Amino acid sequence: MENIQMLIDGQWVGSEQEQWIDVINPASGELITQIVRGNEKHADDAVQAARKALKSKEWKSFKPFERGQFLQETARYIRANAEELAKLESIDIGKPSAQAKGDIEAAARYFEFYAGLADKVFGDSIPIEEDLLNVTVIEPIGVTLHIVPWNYPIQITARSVAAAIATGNVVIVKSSEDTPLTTNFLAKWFHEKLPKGVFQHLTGYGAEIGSALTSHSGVNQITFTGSVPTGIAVMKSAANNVVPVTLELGGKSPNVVFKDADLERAVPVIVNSIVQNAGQTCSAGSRLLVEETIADELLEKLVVKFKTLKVGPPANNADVGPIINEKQYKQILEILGSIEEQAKVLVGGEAVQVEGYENGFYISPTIIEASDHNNSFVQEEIFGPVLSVVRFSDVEEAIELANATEYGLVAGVWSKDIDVAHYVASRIDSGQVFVNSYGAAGGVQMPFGGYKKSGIGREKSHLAVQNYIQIKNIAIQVQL
Ligand code: TXE
Repeated sequence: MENIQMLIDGQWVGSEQEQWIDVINPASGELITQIVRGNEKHADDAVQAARKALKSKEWKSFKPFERGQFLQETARYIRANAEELAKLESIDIGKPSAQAKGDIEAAARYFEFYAGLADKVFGDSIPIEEDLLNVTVIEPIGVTLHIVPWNYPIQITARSVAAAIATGNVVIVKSSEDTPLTTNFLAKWFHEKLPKGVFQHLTGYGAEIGSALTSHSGVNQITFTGSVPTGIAVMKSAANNVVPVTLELGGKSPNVVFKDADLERAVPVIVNSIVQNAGQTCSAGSRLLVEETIADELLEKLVVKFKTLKVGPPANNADVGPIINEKQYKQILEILGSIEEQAKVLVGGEAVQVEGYENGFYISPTIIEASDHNNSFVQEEIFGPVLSVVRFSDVEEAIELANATEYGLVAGVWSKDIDVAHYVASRIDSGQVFVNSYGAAGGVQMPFGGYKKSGIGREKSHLAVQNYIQIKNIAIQVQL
């Protein structure tokens, strides 16, 4: 595949100094393409171009309903190219093709959803006193920066870019150095359809162009999805410019299973919630809290199911694909290696060699049972197909354990008793709680975001447009 160039100020920009970064297919270890190792100058060029585009007559005259029409058109374009986009996403991340297809459809849905909102975000008139007309006017926040990780590139790009464009902003997307392909595909579409500088796509390392962008004083808002330490660094940069951030920083989300749960219904959902995208999902159901009296029965069923899962590349129609890169892969194996003495590995726990794909990064779906909820592998995000299990004895203990991590992104509660389900759901500190289901990353219309270190703000849903607007109050004193 030919090298990927950045889109800056309506121009395709390659590397002048032959500074390219290899993009590797994690399923095979093969080189897919190269991206530009963007630098501070590129970041500055993009921000200057974005500021110009924001003030341009061309973009300002794009009416809200026309922005909506354009976003609808984008959704249709994505669907028309779904097969190619799914292939690109699958090559880039190694995810099974059915999952990649789901991601493409979700991306189309984001554009469609925010298309509908584009001309429905408006202010209020506020009654204060006679002859004072007080109104709030909604304005775009300005230049929005979107730092995208590698696990769901097209979905995560779509969810914030669609909301930002709907509300009249200009956007700069910085792809993950591992996964630029689908955003590059979308960049070509935006290049053709939008005034220059309204959508720009940059590539390179987070510590280089990423941090040059987050600390740039010309950026008005930052949407970041990634790790907690990088999220903190992004927030510190933003603080220097007094700029708002929307942070989505992952989790250690629990499925909490009570003794009266319908296990036949729960098992496939719990399995999918941790093995989808090889566990590299911010909202993965990576903790299982199970009531003591049914723990053996549930674990037996899960182990049986885990043993049937096929690990391998998308080409083999596998259930569980590779880990994104060597660094993440080694990190997970190191964690698994350190677990031995602290807990029982019920299934998996090792690297997998796949014939013909010896340079891919495969790990077997793993279940580990711990006696102590404080163990690091129960507390920390492993970001692989690894389910950590702890037993509880009653409702109060279940709630205490569910809340006993630094995170609070998603939770699943499994019980047929509506009192138990509601009591627990209302006491879990988590941005989303599913009862008798678990919507890993699902639901374009549902507000999504974290309590505690899982993040700040909400994405998805009608609420996300709030991240991308300024509210101006205008008071008009009338006097004749
Ligand atoms: O994340 P980083 P990494 C978690 C998951 C994973 C861990 C590390 O636990 O094991 O993070 O993954 C850009 N300024 N999640 O190292 O560093 C970087 O280029 C500006 C959870 O990949 O957070 C990439 O585009 N940007 C998660 C993005 O930030 C910077 C998804 C994410 O990288 C930067 C991914 C900087 N200083 C990982 N440093 C989720 N919430 O879904 C890096 N970046």
